[in-house]
Amino acid sequence: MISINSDLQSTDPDISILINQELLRQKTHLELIASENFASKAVMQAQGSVLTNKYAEGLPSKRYYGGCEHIDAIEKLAITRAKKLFDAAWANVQPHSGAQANFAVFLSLLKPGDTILGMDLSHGGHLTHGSPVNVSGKWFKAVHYGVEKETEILNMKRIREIAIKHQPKLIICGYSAYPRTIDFPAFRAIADEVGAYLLADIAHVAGLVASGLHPNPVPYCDVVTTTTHKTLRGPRGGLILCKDEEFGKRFDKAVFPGNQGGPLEHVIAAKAVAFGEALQENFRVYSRQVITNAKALAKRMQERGILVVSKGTDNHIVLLDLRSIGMTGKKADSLMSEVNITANKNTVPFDPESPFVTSGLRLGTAALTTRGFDETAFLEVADITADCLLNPNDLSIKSKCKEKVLELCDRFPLYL
Ligand code: DSN
Repeated sequence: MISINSDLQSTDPDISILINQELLRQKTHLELIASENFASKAVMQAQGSVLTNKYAEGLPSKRYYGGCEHIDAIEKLAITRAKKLFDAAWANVQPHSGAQANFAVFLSLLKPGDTILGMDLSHGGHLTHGSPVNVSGKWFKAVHYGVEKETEILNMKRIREIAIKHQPKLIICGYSAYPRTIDFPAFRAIADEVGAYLLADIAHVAGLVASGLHPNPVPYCDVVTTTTHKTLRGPRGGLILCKDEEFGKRFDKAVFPGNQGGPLEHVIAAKAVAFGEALQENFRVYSRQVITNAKALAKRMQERGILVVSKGTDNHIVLLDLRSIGMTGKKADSLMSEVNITANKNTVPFDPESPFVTSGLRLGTAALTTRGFDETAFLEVADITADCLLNPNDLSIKSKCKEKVLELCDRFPLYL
């Protein structure tokens, strides 16, 4: 029989070895996936704690299980910190993910067959904003807006026309691959004009919002959802926020019992730690550097002749349009992997390629900024990326690129 005091290495060497291999991968690769980051040791300690043993269905002080006194204190702290961070009157920290946070909002505000208006996935929207393969597109009548062909930026006048035409019950703003600032007051005005609820899904820019470097949607939206692990740098999970405490309570019921069972209290403790970290001044310094780095990366990619969607960025995302160099996203993704750079293929607006092939490569600066990369280091990252993409068949250039990546990894070691 395996002793419950045994550790992973002796209990399950297979998994232990694989985790160590993943750690090595994280240390020896440049992480440019825009939705990833490196959570602190404190966040991971909270997540890997005894809290995983506890059932706590319900809300703090209103549980369906005994023994929740410490769990309650932890979840209350997470809620208080989340509210402070985003200047919200109400928060639910239980969603297991951003997708489940969004589903809870739909469950609460909509009925099957209602119309929702969100950004087209291929223009930078998210699967849960009405894609035909997701429940949001299967159960609701989903209509979409996109960016303008010329500028690759949202045109609020055009979005207003679409909203007036389709009279949605819910309008969604907030995106997965949109590098520009979102105009929440303009979305509010449109929602008011057509009598729609307004949801902002700030999964990507949450850390920038928390740092005051992107406008906060909370005052303008009926409800705001986010993940906690991207620019916010917490554990993998979701969060719902609201400016109105009474209105917010309806989402409590939609999370539990509406669409989830027992909350993951070990993850909630880790969220509390991450929110605490994000309330510190040095998180604001970090977020500012994330944006400075993205701007440096976007500028250098364009100097090297690779088109950047919308010709730049206001946040952590740089979306390369590889049609400018006659390459697909799929090819670029695999070329990057060969030199130890991790990024993801992504559609660009009006993409002629399928979502599996794509014409874009999405880059993000949140993770490497956590490793200490500044704008000078990001110019090196940009040059390595450009060298690799512009010389796909040159083995000697590829080998030099990989050497430079490993040297950067040594110069900016991962703290783990
Ligand atoms: N679509 C994921 C991303 O932005 O990477 C998030 O769900």
